[in-house]
Parts: sequence; C-alpha cells; structure tokens
Amino acid sequence: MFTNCSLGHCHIVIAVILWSICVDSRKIRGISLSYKRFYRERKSFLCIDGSKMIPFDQVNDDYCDCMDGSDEPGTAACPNGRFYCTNLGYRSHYIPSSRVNDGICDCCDASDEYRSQTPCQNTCRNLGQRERAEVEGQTRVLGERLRLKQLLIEEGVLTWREKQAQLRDLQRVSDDLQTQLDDLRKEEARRKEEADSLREREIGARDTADNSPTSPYRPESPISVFKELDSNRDGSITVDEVQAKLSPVQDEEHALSEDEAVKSTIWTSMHFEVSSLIKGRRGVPGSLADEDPNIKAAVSAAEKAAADLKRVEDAYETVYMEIRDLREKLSIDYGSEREFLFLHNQCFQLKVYEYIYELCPFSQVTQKSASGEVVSLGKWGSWAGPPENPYCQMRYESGEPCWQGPTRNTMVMLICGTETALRSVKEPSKCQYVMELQTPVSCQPALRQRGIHSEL
Ligand code: MAN
Repeated sequence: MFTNCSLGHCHIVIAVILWSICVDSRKIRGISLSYKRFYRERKSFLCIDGSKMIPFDQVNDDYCDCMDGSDEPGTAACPNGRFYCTNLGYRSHYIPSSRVNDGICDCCDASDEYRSQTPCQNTCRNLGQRERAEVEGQTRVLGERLRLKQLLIEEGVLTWREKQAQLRDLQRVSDDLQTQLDDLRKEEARRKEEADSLREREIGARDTADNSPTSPYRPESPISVFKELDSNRDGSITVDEVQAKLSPVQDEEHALSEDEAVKSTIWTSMHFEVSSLIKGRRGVPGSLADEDPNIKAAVSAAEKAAADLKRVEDAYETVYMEIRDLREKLSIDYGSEREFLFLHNQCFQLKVYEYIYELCPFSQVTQKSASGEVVSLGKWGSWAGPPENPYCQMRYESGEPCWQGPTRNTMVMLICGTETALRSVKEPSKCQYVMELQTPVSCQPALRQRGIHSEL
C-alpha cells in the first residue's frame, strides 16, 4: 500500500487513518435512542448516574471514568458497561461492553464489531423475517385454539342452561302432578263419602221398613229394639223380657211360647250383628266398599298419579344433585368458566410402559397394569393451581395405598393445546403421579409479538 509513496506522504496517510480510527471509536455507539440525549456533544459529559463530570472527549476514549460505565458505551473499557445493539429489523438488546470488538458477532446488525477483523454480516432483516413468520404461525395456531376454547365455553354454557331448564321443567311437571294428585285424592274421598252416605240411607230405609206397623215383629233399629227388649237395662235380653214385650196383652192365647221367644231373641241379635257388620264396613280398606267400581277407578287414578309424581321427583332429585355436584366441582360460582363442563363425563387414556392410565376429570384417575389389575390413583379432590390461576391444576387424592408408602395421589396439569388429550404421565416419586392434560380451554390470549421493530 505504501510502496509508491514518499515518506512524508506516508506520514499523512497514517495520521489520517489513526485520526479516523480515533473519531470512529469516539462516535457514540451502543446507546439507545432514549439515551442519546445524554451524549449530546458538549464540553463536558455528566455520568448518567450523576456521579462525575468529565470532559466530553473522554467519552469512548477506551478508559473507564464513570462508575456506571456510561462514558464508555462503545468500548470494552468499563467492566459494567453495556452496549446497545440497535438491530434494525430485528430485536434490540444490550450486550456487556466487554463483547464489543471481541471478534465475535453479537449484534445482528454487526454494530458491536465496528473495529474488529471479523467480517460480521447484518443478518437482522433475515432474523426478523424468520421470527415474524414464526410468531405469525404461533398467533394463527393460538387464534385457532382460542376459537376452539370459545366453542367449548359456549358448549358449557349451553349444557349448563339445558340442565337448569331441565330442572325447571321437572319442577313444573312435579307441581302439575301434585295438583292432579290432590284433585284425585279429593275425588276419591268424595266418592267414598258418597258411597257411605248412600249405604247409611239404605240401612236407614231398611230399618224404617222393619219398624212399620205391617211388620210388628221387625224392630226399627237393632239398638233401639235391644234397648226396648232389655227392660231391666242389664245389657242382656232374657226370654221373659221378650215374652213380656212381644205379648203385651195378657192374653194366654196370644202369649209367645218360650220357644217363640227364644227364636225372636236369636233373630234380634242376628239382625243386630249383621247391621253392625254393615255399619262397621264404612271406610275400612279392602272391605266391600272398595269393590265399588267408581271408587276403585278413583283410587287407581290417584295411585297412578302418585307413582308418576314419584318418578318425576326422583328425576328432579337426580338433576338437582348433578347440578349441585358440578357447581361445586367446577367452582362455577367462584369464577371458573363453564368451559370445563365439557370435560365432565369424559375419560382420557394414555399408555405409558406397561400401564394404561385413565383420567376421568372431576371423578377419578386409575392405572391398569398389563395383568388387568386396576388401581386407583386418586379421586377428585380440588382445583390446585396458584391463587392467580387455580384452574390450571387438578388434584386427585386418596387413591389406593402404596405398599410401604403413601396413598396414591395425582396432580393434573392443564396445558394449552389444540386437542384435548392426556399428553404425559410421570411418577416423580413413589405413588405420586403427575399428568399433563392438554386442552384448548387452558389457552390464554397472552402470547404477544415480542418487540421486533423496523424503525429506530
Ligand atoms: C405399582 C404401580 C406403580 C407403583 C408401585 C408401588 O406397581 O402402582 O406405579 O410405583 O405399585 O409399589
């Protein structure tokens, strides 16, 4: 390079090169836009921590003056200095100043190797493009997962509403049946009453007929006849009493013989017995009264309504318990979304080595060995995530006791994914299991494109 030049000429060239290197290194490099204001060329420079004032030509002179290293952003002189890679087209970041001109390309815009022999290329554009494509892909996937999550939330809300509506319908049907049953029971009672009073009237009419003058020996009613015959009121009728009553005229010719008096007494008491039987029949279940087809129809209608009501009440109870169970398990009243409802009544399996693991959310976890033996790894316990997101972990507890160990427990971690599936099962310590259940309902709209910038 210097072969064709005179010595004086060479001196000038060398001086220019040295000066340009000096100026180059003094050029304020490695600072971000927001820090530029501290490095405006003036007579003096105030260290950014305010600890010291130095002449401005000591900035980037490869000698560390400020405690915070702020006077040497573009050199490796300060041990705590940091160099800002602007990296236009990609992500800006700081590197320790010690890496400046160390022969290794740290900044993708090559700004950290401004005086080294290493030929660094500016790769920021490519990196930025690649990362943007990646982020776009991830955003698309996340968008899809969030869309699925939304569908599951809607499905859950729908299921919940359906269950509530089912409960309301059952309540309504039960109320209607209760009213019907009440009416039928009233009708049954009315018909029985009617039948009873009809019988009363029949008996009354028969008694009147018995007492009529055309049948002098038929008493009006068994009790009154008895009373009349029992003249000494001792509660029994003797032949004498009957003879005295039925032959009032002291006429030997018409007086009853003893035999006639006995027959009459027997007849009276039989009449009394039969009448009492008829009277006692009133309202006795299984008695002749229930054979009345009118009453029988009313009884069976009421019985049918009672059976229907029982069926509906049982169904109501089942749905009511199911809702209560879901409400508690899913913590629906305490912030959980209904998206977890779709997990209810589903089971997920995964084979790991010789075991088939099965997770039935909100119910239980089991482990089936090759021999077919099924062991409980825990029953639904509670949500177990951290307070800020309790619904990202489930605890299943009190499974089968482990031989010479604790009872089996399982922790299920819910992770974001497109499909809902059991992704892994581990046993980090004996009989303590950890599962990963992947599902879109665990996706959060949190992934944000990290600060790629194309302008300063
Ligand atoms: C079975 C399985 C295992 C467990 C051992 C403990 O083999 O349940 O997961 O570690 O029992 O004895």
